[in-house]
Amino acid sequence: MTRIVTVAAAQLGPIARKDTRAQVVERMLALMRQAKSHGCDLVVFPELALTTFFPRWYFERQEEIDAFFEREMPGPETQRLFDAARSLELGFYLGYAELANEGGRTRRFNTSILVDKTGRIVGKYRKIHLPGHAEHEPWRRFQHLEKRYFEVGDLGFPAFRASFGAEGIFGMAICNDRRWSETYRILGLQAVEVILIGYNTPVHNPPAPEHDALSHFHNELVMQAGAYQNGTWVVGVAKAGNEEGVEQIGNSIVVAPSGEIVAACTTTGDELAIARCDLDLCASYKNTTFNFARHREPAQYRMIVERKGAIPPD
Ligand code: CDV
Repeated sequence: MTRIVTVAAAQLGPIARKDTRAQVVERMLALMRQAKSHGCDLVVFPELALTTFFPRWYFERQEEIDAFFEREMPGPETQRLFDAARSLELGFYLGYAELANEGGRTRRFNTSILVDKTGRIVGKYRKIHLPGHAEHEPWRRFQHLEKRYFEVGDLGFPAFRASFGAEGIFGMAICNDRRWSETYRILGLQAVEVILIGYNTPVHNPPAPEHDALSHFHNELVMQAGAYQNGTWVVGVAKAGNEEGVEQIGNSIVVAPSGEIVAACTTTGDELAIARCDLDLCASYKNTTFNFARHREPAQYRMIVERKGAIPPD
């Protein structure tokens, strides 16, 4: 028995600040139609896919910031994506800036949703690892103000049972989350079979420019390791190219549970990388090398964290 989910990593090229939601959605719909013609079950879009990557600017006025946020999902401009999911019978992952009113409080998150082939939201995730800084840092060539504009996600790393061609266990993460082993392991402990990750990664890292030449290597390293160590597929999707003067890596990839890259985008524009993902391949790793029940030693890890056994006392 094989459980095949045909996934398209739907990379987006640059989105200018002046571009409207309607224009961006039109590009996304074109990618969805293209994915459908290739027999895809699921399309994965990048982080904050509906607008330019706005945390690169310091805004004084809250109205300027809130213009980049969605107040409802689906909303007037995004409804077309949900309609397309239903008419094409094609699921999607979408990253967007979420403005929510909860407990009488306005809250802002960097969010992703998983939408099934009937156009129903079957999963939601709010980004936990927010990189960058909270105050204006004028010395930088560009800002990275996620810590100013978003709260830390409060939904944990939930896994969702859903069906996209085949039934499986799906998890989501957003951009910087992919660099942290905890992201994959928390999902791995829930037997995840596909992790979907959208990202916006500049080539230039202002606090550590010595890392710039390694940006593709690090991108692949973390997702390949996360896939292998948890016996899961990983789909990483970029917003790529020169966006408002900032060069962003593309390098969208689909990684098998073996850790091998099986599909990749080769441009920095709108592009699909398509892979037939057999979810049953996960078991080959989950039942052997990474059989958590047999081989993990959580009691030992706890002891080390509590410094009871690992480091000799002073
Ligand atoms: N959007 C991101 O989370 N970007 C970070 C950058 C700032 C390093 C990333 O980890 O790719």
